[in-house]
Amino acid sequence: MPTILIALGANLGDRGAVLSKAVEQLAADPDFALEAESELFVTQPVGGPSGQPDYLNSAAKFSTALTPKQVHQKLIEVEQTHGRVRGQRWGARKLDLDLLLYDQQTTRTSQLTIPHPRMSFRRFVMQPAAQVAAEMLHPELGVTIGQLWKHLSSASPVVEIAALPGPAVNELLDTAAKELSDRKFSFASDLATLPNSRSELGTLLRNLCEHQAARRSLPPDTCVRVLPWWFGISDIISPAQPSDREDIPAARLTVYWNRPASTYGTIEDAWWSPQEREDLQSNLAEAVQARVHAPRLWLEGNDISSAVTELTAAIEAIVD
Ligand code: PH2
Ligand code: MG
Ligand code: MG
Repeated sequence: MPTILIALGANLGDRGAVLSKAVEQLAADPDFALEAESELFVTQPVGGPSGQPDYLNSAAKFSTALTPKQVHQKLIEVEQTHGRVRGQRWGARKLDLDLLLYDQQTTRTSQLTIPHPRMSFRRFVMQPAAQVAAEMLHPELGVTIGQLWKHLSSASPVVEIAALPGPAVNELLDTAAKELSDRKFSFASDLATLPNSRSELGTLLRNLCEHQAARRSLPPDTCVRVLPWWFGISDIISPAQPSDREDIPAARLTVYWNRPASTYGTIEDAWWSPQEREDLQSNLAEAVQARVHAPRLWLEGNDISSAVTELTAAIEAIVD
């Protein structure tokens, strides 16, 4: 029978009782067999309207004879028995049940995406998930849940943005930096000098981060360093020596922005021909897919404000 991994969350009402009850309900259902249930974790709300109460999060592993679609339907029914109403995206809720994994299957419909597209970088998902399903493989990233959680809890807090350069990426990073400026970490998206090598880049980023953290009396590790476009694409334009790469710690999160080349503006038009743009974009997508076996955020479309929303929530989700 297929094994499924489910994430549970609640930040309204009697959160602990509701999470336990939801697992009991599923375990009592003849279509599910409970394999393991995690502890409950208190977590800070990520994304959505500000001022929400803290969440309780947990995870559970079941075996089931149902299809992914049937499982999804069942989870919605259980959410409804606990008075879940669908309102604002990422708003407060009495119960949220998300299907993270269904064996090694991948599914993409308008209703349901498996693996859950944001699971890999969310600490509030991966910590409980690693307690019950450390051995389960993430079918797109090719690493286990245990490895993903280890990466999230040990990689230095660097976010690498892989996207073609231009005004849109600058705006994305500037807006995200502003939105995050009152949070507990600082944001270093601008490098004053362009480094000549990767080891120089590593040093620059470390210095920048320490400087920003010191200004706010924060430990250096609370800084989120953002590696901008030219880091990601420089490998494709001129492949670096493998040893060069080791100077820079692996990013905690890699963000790929799949901006349709047809929507590029006039500044970018001056840099590349339409064909070059298409080629760079697809090379970059392939490189990210082939090389990043770690938490990853895939942004689609040309809308900067929705890209900012996704990016800022993802950055909140990777820090403690
Ligand atoms: N769920 C969300 C959005 N934000 N934050 C925390 N801490 N825990 C959650 O379960 C959660 C969230 C959307 O489902
Ligand atoms: Mg959710
Ligand atoms: Mg949900």
